[in-house]
Amino acid sequence: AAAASNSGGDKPRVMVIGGDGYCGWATSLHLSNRGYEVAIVDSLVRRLFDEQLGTDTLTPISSVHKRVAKWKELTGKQLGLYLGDVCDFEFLADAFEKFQPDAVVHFGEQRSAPYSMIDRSRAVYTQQNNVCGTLNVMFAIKEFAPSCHLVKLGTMGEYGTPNIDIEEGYIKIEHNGRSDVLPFPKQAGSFYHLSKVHDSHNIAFACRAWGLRATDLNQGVVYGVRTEETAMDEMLINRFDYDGVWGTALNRFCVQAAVGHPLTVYGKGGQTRGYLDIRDTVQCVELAIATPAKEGEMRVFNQFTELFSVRDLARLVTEAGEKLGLSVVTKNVPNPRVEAEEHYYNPTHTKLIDLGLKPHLMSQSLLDSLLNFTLQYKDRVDYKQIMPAVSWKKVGVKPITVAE
Ligand code: NAD
Ligand code: USQ
Repeated sequence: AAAASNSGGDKPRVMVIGGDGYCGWATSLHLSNRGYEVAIVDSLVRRLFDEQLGTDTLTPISSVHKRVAKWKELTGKQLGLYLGDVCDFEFLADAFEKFQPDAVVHFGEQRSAPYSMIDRSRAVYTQQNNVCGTLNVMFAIKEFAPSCHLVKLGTMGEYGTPNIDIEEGYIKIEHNGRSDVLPFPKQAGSFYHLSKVHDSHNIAFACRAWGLRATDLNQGVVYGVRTEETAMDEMLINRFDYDGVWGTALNRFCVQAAVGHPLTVYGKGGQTRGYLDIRDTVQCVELAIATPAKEGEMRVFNQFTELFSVRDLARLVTEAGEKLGLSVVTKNVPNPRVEAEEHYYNPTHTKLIDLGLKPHLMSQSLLDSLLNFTLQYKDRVDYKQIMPAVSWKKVGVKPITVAE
């Protein structure tokens, strides 16, 4: 691992764990462009998962080494690079001692709900990787950089879909004549989403016990691909997942429309979630870093800009596709997940707006450019990887291999 060049300056030094991934790569470049000293920490395990499952990003991504070299060539800015697993504490401790971060943005987890539901071993891996990795990050901060601000990626999926309004992290509860402000109840819908619940509890405890400062970003589903920085050169192109394990709702629908595959709405399609443009992910993370949590504070932000049901998304992509001359049809696929398909959903999301977030809302022009982007790479699409193959109910102890 090469140590970062320490050029000084007054902006925080930011370690981006998971900096080779979809959100992390865009964020690393954005922060570097804004004058932050940035180091990427990544085990590259996400690239290995693709090898193992036979999946691939729509976009031809470069190796992390070529990415970092191209960024240096274009901007003169050096990204630090520490390649290793945060579950390996010796590796993480070394990266902390060398880089000395003022803030750590932790994206470095197994983030697919379907992956965590493939079989027992993937469920166990997901929780071990995510929960133990985050524990290590907390201990590294305590030992080597106690005033460092932990910005941790959580998920809106921690809350599930309760029949009441969802608050940002905490809710005031009156009970038997007394009242308290308590963590909002969690009802996650996969072993992956549950790993984030466990992380949140561990981080909250470290804030109380050690005075750790932390921001939990309960992010909704991210869509889009180009950011100002990743669009600067094809060598900087971001990953874009579309398959049944790694692809997320809107991004998948755009690829499906581009290759003439029916849009895969699971079940009734009333599943409503918070969504945001990847250009807002990078903005939100920067806002969280610029105004750190206080010592001992566990701050929670609900990070999304708009709500959509999957049915809404299918309709929007159909309209945008038809304007481009594509014929788009929707197919109601039996839902491979266990989740409410028609439900109340009203989560609060004002804290990032109060800090200055200027959202890029979903528009026909965004959908138009995203569809055109997917059309550009449509020859890389593996049609067979599109339908969902992981069932929440059938998950068992028998290891599932690709050959089956
Ligand atoms: P991603 O899989 O593209 O990136 C994650 C990166 O972390 C990968 O590069 C992977 O190699 C790395 N990583 C995983 N485990 C690691 C470990 N133990 N040590 C070092 N590196 C490790 O995922 P993403 O879509 O960029 O998501 C990033 C984070 O944001 C995740 O925590 C995810 O839960 C959260 N999130 C993502 C979305 C979304 O829609 N993509 C939405 C809400 C929250
Ligand atoms: N869905 C479909 N058709 C599809 C894909 C998904 O109907 O082809 C539905 C799902 O059943 C679900 C909803 O769309 O109801 C969202 O699914 P998704 O695959 O887009 O997102 P999800 O599994 O929730 O996970 C993604 C990221 C995860 C992040 C989460 C944010 O992979 O890392 O935590 O979004 S949130 O949804 O707010 O929990």
